[in-house]
Amino acid sequence: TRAEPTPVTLIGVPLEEGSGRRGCVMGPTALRIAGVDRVLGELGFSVTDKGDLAPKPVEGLEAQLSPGCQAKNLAAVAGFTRAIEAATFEAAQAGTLPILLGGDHALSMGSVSGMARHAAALGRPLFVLWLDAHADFNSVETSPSGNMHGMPVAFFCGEAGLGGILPEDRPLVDPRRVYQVGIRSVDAREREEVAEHGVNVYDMRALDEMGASAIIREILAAVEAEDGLLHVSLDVDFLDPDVAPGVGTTVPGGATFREAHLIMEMLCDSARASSLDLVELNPFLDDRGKSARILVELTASLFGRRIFDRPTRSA
Ligand code: B3U
Ligand code: MN
Ligand code: MN
Repeated sequence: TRAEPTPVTLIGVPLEEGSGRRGCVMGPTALRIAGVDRVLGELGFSVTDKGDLAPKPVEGLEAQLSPGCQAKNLAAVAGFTRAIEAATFEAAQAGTLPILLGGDHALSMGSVSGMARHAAALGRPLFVLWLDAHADFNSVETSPSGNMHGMPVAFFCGEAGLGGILPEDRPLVDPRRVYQVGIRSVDAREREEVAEHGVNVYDMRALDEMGASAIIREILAAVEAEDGLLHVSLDVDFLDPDVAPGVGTTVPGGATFREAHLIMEMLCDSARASSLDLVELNPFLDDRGKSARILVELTASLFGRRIFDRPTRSA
């Protein structure tokens, strides 16, 4: 008898206040129109769509920032972070796999924190696979823009300088368990922080030299060595802008369609993924739904769509 597949919970996050421009608010709707629930259903998953979060802003947190630091739209992002953290934790505790439909990347402050609380409750470590052109490791002090979608990795590692949003004793992610792939745009001070904290970076050069397959095998070996949970965070700009133009911060020289699919297929084979963010989709900038469709295709690959069954290979 085959084990029932883990049910999936979709959580819509119409958040755009963490990015420097409008449009990501339409992301959850575009992903639903592109059929994210339908493809998961076709693959045999039971899918519950919780709809879109609509939290109230949390006022008064600016007072806790050090002088000279900035975090734009802090009240809105803080409200979302609390709601996302709770919704993600609940979905995982209920034995389902949360998929966050973004929304800009500030949403990962909440989703990864929620998964960190879930992993801590299980007594297991949480690993994060960050597929992105950017390291998103700025703090309120180092950020050149003040945009909070550049801060989520620093936040869930406890290094963003953003107190008061979640409880002080919240479970954090060890930066040495964060694996970033596709990186090609990092700010000067951010680069120092990433190196100092031991974040594992596979930049575009590594992707070119090693290939996606060797990189993912290394990452999965690290996760398996500690029997970890693995949160996957997929930023549209991980992909080359020719592949996925529907994003505010396109950076040339990104991952190909084939590299992204291979990564998803290998993650699927590992059965390690515990949670997924689909972020930074800006339907206002997209080309006839192209980027939304690709995100849904990649989700299908992560959840088991394949061309042919493969013989199980030894590692
Ligand atoms: N590192 C820059 C730019 C950026 C980060 N993430 C995105 N853009 N999408 C910043 O503003 O922190
Ligand atoms: Mn990002
Ligand atoms: Mn990015």
